[in-house]
Amino acid sequence: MCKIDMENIGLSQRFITESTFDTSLYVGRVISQYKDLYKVVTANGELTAEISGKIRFDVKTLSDYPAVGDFVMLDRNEDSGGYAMIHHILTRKSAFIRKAAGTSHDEQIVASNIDTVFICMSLNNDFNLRRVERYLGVAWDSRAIPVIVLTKADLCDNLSQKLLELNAVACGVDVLVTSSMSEDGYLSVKNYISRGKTIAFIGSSGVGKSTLINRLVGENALETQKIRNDDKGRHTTTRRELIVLPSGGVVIDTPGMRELGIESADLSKTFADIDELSTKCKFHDCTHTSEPNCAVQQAINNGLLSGERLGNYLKLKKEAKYEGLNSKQIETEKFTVMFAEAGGMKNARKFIKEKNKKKQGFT
Ligand SMILES: Nc1nc2c(ncn2[C@@H]2O[C@H](COP(=O)(O)OP(=O)(O)OP(=O)(O)O)[C@@H](O)[C@H]2O)c(=O)[nH]1
Ligand SMILES: [Mg+2]
Ligand SMILES: [Zn+2]
Repeated sequence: MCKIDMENIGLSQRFITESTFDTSLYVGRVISQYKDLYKVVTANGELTAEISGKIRFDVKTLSDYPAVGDFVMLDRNEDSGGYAMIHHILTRKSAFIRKAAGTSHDEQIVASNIDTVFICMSLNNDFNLRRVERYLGVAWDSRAIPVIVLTKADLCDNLSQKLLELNAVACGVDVLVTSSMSEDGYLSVKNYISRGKTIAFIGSSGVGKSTLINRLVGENALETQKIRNDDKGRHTTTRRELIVLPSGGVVIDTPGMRELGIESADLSKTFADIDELSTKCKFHDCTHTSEPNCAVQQAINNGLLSGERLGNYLKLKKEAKYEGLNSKQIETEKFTVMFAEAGGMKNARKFIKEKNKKKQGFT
């Protein structure tokens, strides 16, 4: 019987505490999903499970179904033939959400209980600052900390230029450069992964998410595209999958996100710096264009903020059909019940404040 180190795969005290409400059940973590069946890892190894009739009956949105990364309560923790039964989903501490295709209101969980979101983008064809901004918006909503992971450094000959451009939109988020073509090209991501931590890899199809994970695992655990460097999506990975790393921690591989409906993301978090500034504008509904005592315009004049960035902010606001609303109203508009108490905006603000504090501490 293979004993699984459940703490290593993210079973922290909060889940253990929550699980004690029913001592007749066992805790497991969902590692993949095949139609109505879930592969779940428990202290005694993997088993296949289905949801209870009660869960099925109570479902109101897609996000009420178990998702990859969820901690669930099962009727057993050993494979004794047949399917185990999932009776509860423990409260998610974070979740990366996509709007389900077609239905604008239904939400689907891409990965749950993640600590860090790796926003993966290749340094050749996929490199696009607007895309980073959109991904950051969704990432902040997840309640996990985003990290920008640039891939295929071997195919880029103007790295410093790209990093400079990226810095302007990254808003203090860490940026890592990787290449899966060299032996040590993946080492920069290693520091972010450790025992008990969960990292989700997201990004367009073909940027090299699965290849990078294979590097971390040290073997070809995941299928990747055969060599081709045009980034044209073939969607090699077709389902989300949680993988336990030999060196500790777990990663979640996801399929390319082209269709993940991220256009509808709340983009305001991406511009938390502008938001922070606008709290100091004279008028609380300042549009940062021609008003007197506008803190955003002042920051531009003082060289602390680029005019282009404000331009992007205003443009995205328009695109996102939030024109006329200030960020507070956008926030209220967009918050789902699920994230009512701990939203992405709060996360983004807190993150920037802490970063600034650290920076000041050094100078
Ligand atoms: N030159 C170069 N090619 C890479 C690198 N990393 C991955 N590739 C290639 O890029 C292609 C796509 O890699 P995958 O790992 O399958 O991409 P993915 O992001 O998992 O794609 P989906 O599963 O479709 O979302 C493969 O042909 C890889 O060999 C890299 O660092 N440099
Ligand atoms: Mg893949
Ligand atoms: Zn202003």
